[in-house]
Amino acid sequence: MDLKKHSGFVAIIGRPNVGKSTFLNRIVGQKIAIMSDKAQTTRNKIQGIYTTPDSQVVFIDTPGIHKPQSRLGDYMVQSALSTLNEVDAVLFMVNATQKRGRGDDFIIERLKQVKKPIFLIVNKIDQVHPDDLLPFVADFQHTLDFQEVYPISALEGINCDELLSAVVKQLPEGPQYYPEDQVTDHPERFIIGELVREQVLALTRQEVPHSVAVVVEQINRRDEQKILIQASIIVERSSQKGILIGHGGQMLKRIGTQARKQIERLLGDRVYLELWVKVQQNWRDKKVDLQALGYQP
Ligand code: GDP
Ligand code: K
Ligand code: MG
Repeated sequence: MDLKKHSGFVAIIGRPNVGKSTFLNRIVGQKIAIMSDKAQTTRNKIQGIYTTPDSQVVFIDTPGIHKPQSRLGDYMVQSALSTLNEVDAVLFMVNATQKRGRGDDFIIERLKQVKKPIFLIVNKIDQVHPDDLLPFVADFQHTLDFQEVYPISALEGINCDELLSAVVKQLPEGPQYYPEDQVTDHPERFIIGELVREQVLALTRQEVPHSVAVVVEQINRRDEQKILIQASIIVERSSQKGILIGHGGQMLKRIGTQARKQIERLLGDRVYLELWVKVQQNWRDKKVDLQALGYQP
């Protein structure tokens, strides 16, 4: 391994929907974490790797911290909290359009135990008047001693490079953990499943998004023309299966078409995507099912 000037691990933590995954994708310049306007979109820790000639930062996108309502929820929160003790710095991201709430205070209490530098990242500043920023930040600064405060827009890229430089400065000297062209620790297969799940999130409502898991059964580079991908969408009830298939299969077709475009962008190849919907009763509360679907350590 080469010796790099600065390298280390940085956790991104914050309430659901503050923009953690959007920020991560911007940093690595590629979509590795799916995004949606729904809470609990991100279920696993996802590492985004940022490499320059003299630094490597491994950002860890954590599932949002919330009150767990199932075994899956419990896993997500534990996964986020345990990360805090293993990193070199923490980015605590908040939403500039949302007053400090109980979710933030819950995280702040945990952050008080963390000995590493903590940055306050005020995201979505494209949505607020500059005059409102100062009192917003002050309200958070009362609660914790932040290393630095950065107002940013992950969506528009405002102030993101400045934040990156500041983070790099905080990291110790160390090795390059990953090859310079690698942007994430997750295999292609995982991201493909996530891209299918993202379209389910985008196109369905209420309980359906939270009840869905995706298993990529096969990725088959059959010829030079196209890659055949077969995936199953797992739901908890047959009523949800009906919603996902839709009248005359219309819904599943839409999910498939949109997911295929995203997967083609990821792989840089033409893709033939086959989707099935399967019912697995209460998979979110069964240990065996969670393990099989990749949601348990
Ligand atoms: P996460 O749950 O914290 O990972 O949040 P996501 O990255 O999934 O984003 C949640 C929603 O906020 C999505 O609809 C994003 O498009 C939106 N969003 C993220 N960053 C920004 C930003 O800087 N400005 C605005 N206006 N919207 C943003
Ligand atoms: K989200
Ligand atoms: Mg996310």
